[in-house]
Amino acid sequence: MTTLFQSTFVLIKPNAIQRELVGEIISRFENKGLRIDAIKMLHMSRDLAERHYGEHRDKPFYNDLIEFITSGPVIAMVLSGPDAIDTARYVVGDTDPLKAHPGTIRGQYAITTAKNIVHASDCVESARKEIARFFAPEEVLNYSMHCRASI
Ligand code: 3AN
Repeated sequence: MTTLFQSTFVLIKPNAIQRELVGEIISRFENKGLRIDAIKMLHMSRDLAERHYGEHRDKPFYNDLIEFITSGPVIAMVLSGPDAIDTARYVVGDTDPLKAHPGTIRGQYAITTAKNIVHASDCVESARKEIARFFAPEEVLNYSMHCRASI
């Protein structure tokens, strides 16, 4: 299988910040070998939340999801590296924390799907759209890492 150098979008959700898990979560991605290309803390507006979760508009959990994601600050990141999209999803684990492997972020730190700690893009097109939704092009840096297993 060909390895692709990719960028992906990751969002650390409000409950992770309340639970002081930010450093732990970022370390999981760094230790795996993904590079941080952009990072910011923000309080998502309702408009941004509705655009981010637009595909779930008709789902029964939609209103609670919007309330939750706008309930406090989040941390948005662009991560890059070999197969970054699948790699980040692997580190994050299954959407349902009950099915997530205990070695994953959701497997270790989440107990409900509704508050599953972290979001990561699921495909190239989502990653492209989500990065553009949260970051201006000049906020996303491209630089060399000199001591990484992945390079
Ligand atoms: P993922 O975040 O793993 O890509 P999606 O895109 O199916 O999963 O769901 C987006 C978000 O919607 C989830 N991270 C979770 O917060 C919420 N969600 C998904 N399914 C449910 C559910 N059955 N009940 C409550 N919230 C859900």
